[in-house]
Amino acid sequence: MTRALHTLALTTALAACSLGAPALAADHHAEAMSDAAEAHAVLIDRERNEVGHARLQQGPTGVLITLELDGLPDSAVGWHGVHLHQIGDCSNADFTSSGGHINPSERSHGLLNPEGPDNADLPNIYVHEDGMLRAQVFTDRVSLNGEYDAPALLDDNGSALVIHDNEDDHTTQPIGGAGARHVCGVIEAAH
Ligand SMILES: [Cu+2]
Repeated sequence: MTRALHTLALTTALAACSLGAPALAADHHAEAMSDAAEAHAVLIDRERNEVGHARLQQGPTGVLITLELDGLPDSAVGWHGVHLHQIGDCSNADFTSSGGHINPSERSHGLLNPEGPDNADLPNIYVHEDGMLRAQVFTDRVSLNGEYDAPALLDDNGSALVIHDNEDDHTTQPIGGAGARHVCGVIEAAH
């Protein structure tokens, strides 16, 4: 297919999408809404308090995510699962508005799962006794805008970074036993 025809096909797919065909949401190539090399997310807890910030930088082979959180309660000390969820919406009380895991690959959940990992999976992070967290994690199973054929975080319904109550065991379905959603942040292009 020539480039012009390919572009036409994508435009047609986008038009179909706007007519209300959510099934096309998996077509991340047609959906990337930005060309940002960097994105960020303000992280909030279930009481809607701002507890930190995530910076997401697109590299040539993956996305580097830098997490900085402060002032988390004593109950948060320990390991926590972190995932990339499908919808850029942290508006409801338990953050289920952020949808499930980004996973067009349809692989199973878990970095240690022989059938995994899914596109949303990341290593655990640790909240220290002073309520502070600093971490960098890297993934090549997503991209900001559809780079290297990976699903775009900045697609038309966005995406969210979610920190769960518990540690992710990287094997159990569907989310490694990570429990409820403790912290959520809408991922937005940074310019
Ligand atoms: Cu999750």
